[in-house]
Parts: sequence; C-alpha cells; structure tokens
Amino acid sequence: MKKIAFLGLDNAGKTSIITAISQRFGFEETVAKLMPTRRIARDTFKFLGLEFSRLDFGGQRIYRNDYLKHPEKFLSGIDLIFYVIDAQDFDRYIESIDYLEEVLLFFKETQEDVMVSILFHKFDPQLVDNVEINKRILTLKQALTRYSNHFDIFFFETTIFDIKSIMDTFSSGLSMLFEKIEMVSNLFSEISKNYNTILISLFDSKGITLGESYRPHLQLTQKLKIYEIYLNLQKRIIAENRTLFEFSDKFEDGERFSGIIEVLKFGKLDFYLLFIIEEDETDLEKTVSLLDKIEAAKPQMENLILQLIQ
Ligand SMILES: Nc1nc2c(ncn2[C@@H]2O[C@H](COP(=O)(O)OP(=O)(O)O)[C@@H](O)[C@H]2O)c(=O)[nH]1
Ligand SMILES: [Mg+2]
Repeated sequence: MKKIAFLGLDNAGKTSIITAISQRFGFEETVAKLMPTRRIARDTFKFLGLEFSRLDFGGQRIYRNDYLKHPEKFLSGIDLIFYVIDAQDFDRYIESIDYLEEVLLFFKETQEDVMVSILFHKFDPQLVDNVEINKRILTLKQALTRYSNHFDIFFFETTIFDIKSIMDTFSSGLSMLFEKIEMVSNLFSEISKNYNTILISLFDSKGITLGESYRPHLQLTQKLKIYEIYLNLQKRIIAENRTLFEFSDKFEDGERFSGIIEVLKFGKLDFYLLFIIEEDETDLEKTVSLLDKIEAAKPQMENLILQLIQ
C-alpha cells in the first residue's frame, strides 16, 4: 500500500483537487458545496493494480500544530506529497512555506524517502498572462529550489477550471513512484516518428496517464480540444459498452484529424489507448491504413503494461 498526502494551508484547494480527480465529470457542484476538512480525510484507489491510500490533511492551524507535534504518527510512511499553495493568496505565501518547511524537516531528519509535488493552485485561466501572479510564483519557486538538495521536488500550476491541469499533475506525481513507467512515453515517441501523429496516449480507467507523446508545438487550445474529446469518448465507451471508437474532427484553424480510442483489457484492469493523427485530405485511404497500423504496435504496448501491473 502506497501513501499519498495532500498537504497545505486551509482553503488552498486540496479537497477540491481530490474531488475533481475522483469525479472528473461534473464535479463543479460538489466542489461549490465543500466544507473545511476536519482533521484528515482518507480514501483509497487503485493504480496499476497497486492500492493507494490518499490522505487529505485538513489545513487549519490547530490541525497543523497537531501533525507537527506528532509527525511520526501523521507523516511517517508517506511516499508522495502534493503540497497545495493558493497562488492567489499572496498574503499567506510565507505561512504556507513555513508549514512546508516544517513538514520537510521531519522527512529530512528521519531520512524517509518522499517525493514532493508543489502545486501553485487557483492559477485560473484568466490569470495565465497576469504579470503580478507570474512574478510572485516565480519568486516562490526560486525560494523553494533550496529543498531540491534533499528531495525530488516538482512544480505545477493547477486550477479546477482546467481538469487537465489537475489530471496531468496527479499523473506525473504517481508516475514518479513507478520506475518503468517512462518506457510508455518512450515507446510512444518512437511510434510517433513513423506517422503524422498529433497524440498517442495511454490512460487508465480513472483517467490517470501512464504515458503520452504529443506533436511538438501543439497549442494549448488544441490540447484542450483533444482532452475534451477524450473525456467524451471515455464516457460514451462506458455508456455504450464499446471497446473501440473511431472519430474525425477539426481544430479551430480548420486542420483536420482522425483518431481512434481503444480499450485494452488486462484481467480486471482497463486501459485506454488514444491515437490521433493528422488527416491526409488528399488521400483518406492513407489515413485509414495508418489507423490500422497502430494495431501493429499493440503487442509491444501490451507487453509493457504487463510489466507495469503489480
Ligand atoms: N478560483 C479558484 N478557487 C478554487 C480552486 N480550487 C478550489 N477553489 C476554492 O477554494 C476554496 C477552498 O477549497 P477547499 O478544497 O475546501 O480547500 P482545502 O481547505 O485546501 O481543502 C473553495 O471555495 C473552492 O471552491 C481553483 O482552482 N480556483
Ligand atoms: Mg479540505
């Protein structure tokens, strides 16, 4: 059993993030009704056949004091921390860093191995080009790099208004716990070279990415378009009990693409393979045969997944 902890001050957005991850569709209503978390909320989930315990540490000061007073009781055995900072709340940056520092001190002293993902959360879409918040986040990142001598630290910007930012962050964090997982992305970039690939990606049934390879310079709006398609397809595949779906669509600029989503079954575990390529408008036959060719790569992929499942 692996242990994952969501830590940070109260109101940072920890419970919202967990809710978004576990629901993925239509979580807005649940998030709007969230109450402050009392003490520690726990749930479990499975990834690659391995059981994970997910701990949501209520961030009120009284709880924080309690955790820090008995860290061996609360923090011991954690494999991965998602440390959530409310990026919009400049006034509490210092308080948040102080808390992180104390948490990390425990792991440093006990020499327990822990991975740390730091989330600059509430980085909402309308703030992406905001100079002030970008400057503040950058300063904070610079201050935080001093921990990288002792810990594997990774930074992410997230917002619940972009579910992809959350799922990508969660997937990256989890994949740090699986050494071999990067082989999936490596295989995909190899395969991509042979076709006019826009995206090859492998998800589990909860939407956690095992690996992906995008066409270089794919714009954010294009990525989001693809992600929206993927979410809808996954919903339909489940609702209609299908294992395969072919589709064709276009980006805002008119560029057309074709894709296929296929369910790969391993015992009780389902994985989703998404393959999207540029459409060759002069020769649609060619596009169709390309989609066939992904079949050729499947044995390799299945072999890889088998190695990853615990
Ligand atoms: N603007 C914005 N608000 C958010 C975001 N995520 C969470 N919130 C809000 O932040 C508040 C605190 O969220 P909650 O998940 O309870 O924080 P927690 O105390 O860390 O668990 C709630 O009002 C949420 O609706 C986000 O990405 N952007
Ligand atoms: Mg909470």
